[in-house]
Amino acid sequence: MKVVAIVGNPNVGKTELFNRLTGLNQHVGNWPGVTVEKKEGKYSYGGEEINVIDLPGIYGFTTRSIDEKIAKNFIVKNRPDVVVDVIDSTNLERNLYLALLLIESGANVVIALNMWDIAKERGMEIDVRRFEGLLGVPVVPTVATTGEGIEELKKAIFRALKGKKKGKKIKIDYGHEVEEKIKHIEKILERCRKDGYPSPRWVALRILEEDEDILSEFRKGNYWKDIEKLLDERIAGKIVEKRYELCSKLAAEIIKEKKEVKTLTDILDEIFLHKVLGIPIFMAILYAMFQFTFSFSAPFSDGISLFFSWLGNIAKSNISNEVLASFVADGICAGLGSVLVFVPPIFCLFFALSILEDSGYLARVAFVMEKILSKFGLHGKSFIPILVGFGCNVPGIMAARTIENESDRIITIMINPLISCSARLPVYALIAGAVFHGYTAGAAIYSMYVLGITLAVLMALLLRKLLFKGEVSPFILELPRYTKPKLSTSIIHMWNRGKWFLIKAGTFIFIVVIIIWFLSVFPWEATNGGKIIENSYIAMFGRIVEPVFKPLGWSWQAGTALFFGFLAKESIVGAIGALLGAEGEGVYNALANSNWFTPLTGFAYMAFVLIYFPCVATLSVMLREMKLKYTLLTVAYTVLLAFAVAFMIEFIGHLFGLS
Ligand SMILES: Nc1nc2c(ncn2[C@@H]2O[C@H](COP(=O)(O)OP(=O)(O)OP(=O)(O)O)[C@@H](O)[C@H]2O)c(=O)[nH]1
Ligand SMILES: [Mg+2]
Repeated sequence: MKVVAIVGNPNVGKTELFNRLTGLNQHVGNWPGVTVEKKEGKYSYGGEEINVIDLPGIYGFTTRSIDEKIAKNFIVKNRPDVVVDVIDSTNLERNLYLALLLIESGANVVIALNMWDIAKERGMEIDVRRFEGLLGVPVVPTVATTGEGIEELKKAIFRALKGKKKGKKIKIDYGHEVEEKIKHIEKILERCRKDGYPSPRWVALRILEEDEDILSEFRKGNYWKDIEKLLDERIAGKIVEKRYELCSKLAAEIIKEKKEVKTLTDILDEIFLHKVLGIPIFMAILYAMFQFTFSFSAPFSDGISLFFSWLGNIAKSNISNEVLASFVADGICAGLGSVLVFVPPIFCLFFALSILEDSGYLARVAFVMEKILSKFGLHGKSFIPILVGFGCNVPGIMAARTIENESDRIITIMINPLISCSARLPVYALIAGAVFHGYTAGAAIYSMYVLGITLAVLMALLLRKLLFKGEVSPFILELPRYTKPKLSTSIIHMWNRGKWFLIKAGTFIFIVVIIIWFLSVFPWEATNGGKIIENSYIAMFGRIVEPVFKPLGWSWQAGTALFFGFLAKESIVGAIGALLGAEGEGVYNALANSNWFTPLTGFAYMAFVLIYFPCVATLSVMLREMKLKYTLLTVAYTVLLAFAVAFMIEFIGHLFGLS
């Protein structure tokens, strides 16, 4: 099967194009660094089955971060049959740099001139035929978001696969001095054939540019001494300079017309990136997002809650077998109902997040936060993983791949579990709803998010001081343009992220709920069918762990529920639902009528749920992305910190006379 790789600078629309070609639905976002792994898909054209690979964005072959290395290695080592270089038409000159590199590597390049719509909107005129003529590769204008030009692109890919040429490919002349050195290295290479690389000239250039990946392969070899003599920083600089020169010359010939206008992006950035107002604006937007999430979703949640109590009551009155009736009503309906009630707020949160993301605002937040974060030993790029972590810590941790410096990356991963992911939201909503009222409930939940960020920043400072001494590496983030978010894309994003919540609820939260039901109603005679829960198996377990949570003033049930949160934090809600044995009244009211929590202990419990122990999914991704010892350290510090913060909250509360 033929392999086609999608390559290009970050945030030029590669994934959007990939989705168009394959009909898949990979995550697209308006900021650089969305894709951090390679993703595969398929389509067929002209009877040919074609395998398409979407790659993370790169600027060149000098790669530092993990995501960039993945892209480079794929292009260089796997040598796809065709490389589609996606270019942002509005940013032609800079994007040309990578195009030149790809052509130079001998790849079979097809250029997709993407964002064609925006270029037109801005009154830019690009001479596509001239572009093809100068570079000697096919060029197809595309608009990935609407699908314009995709058929032509498929056709161009097909022709390239069949070996059809578009004239002579551009060859860069680096000038006498550099060319001599290239020839010299090519001679050395003849003696130690390097297989698996594009061409001797390419390897020679990579050597002269001091590409560490290639140099390290020669260091061990016989010819290292000869090669070392030829290395010279000035030469490396000259090569890059020559390419830039060519880029601007080419761009000047290709772009026929360009108007300098003050774009909407410039105007909005004066507001959102404002030195003083930037952060208050972000806090306000965050607050508005939560208010929207809760007020909009409340009626839907109430509906779901009513539905499950109704279902439970029907089961109770219609199933004659007591055990079975209890299983359906108290186990499945009460447990699952208590989790599913949170589908509406979670979907609303994801909807709001995707609007912020697609509009281009999210990348600005990272930019605004950078100044503060760097003071706390956090890398500016760490803010993207933090923002992604609000949805789920798993992709949040993956997003840290874009951070070049290893210690910056590890710190970013280690603090990510403190970012309040959407799975915690149900727990806050349940407890805040039961012990606080109206606006205080909203404020209590908002404060969890702020507490999460604050602790994350403080922990980063501490980790930097204790474990990873040294400076924060510099930060360059390319700001995307603002766009009007499209309702349909936002809904697709919301669904793609939110469906995991449904899948989890349908699978292991369901199992957890059944286990808890079983443990809380058996031995059947002793518990009188769950009515005397103190005699159940789960109570036996509860009494063992009770002393641990006693000082915090939490009932054994509340303490026990925490253990089920290891699997997924939303299981805590299912566990509380089952342990309350909420019959008909809904889990909110049941908790409000119980004496499990006072406002103070409830608030401390929320903070504990935020901080303690990352869930198993987060643990497994941490194990994959960093060394075991850092993962263990993260587990240890989160558990200790959870106790410490919960105690602090209650202690301070007591000082203020709260009980
Ligand atoms: N107007 C317009 N927007 C586009 C076009 N192609 C992509 N976009 C938008 O540009 C943004 C970036 O798209 P992605 O497909 O995520 O970009 P990417 O190149 O995969 O980015 P990374 O994975 O971060 O390297 C998204 O908001 C897209 O919806 C286009 O042709 N026109
Ligand atoms: Mg992408």
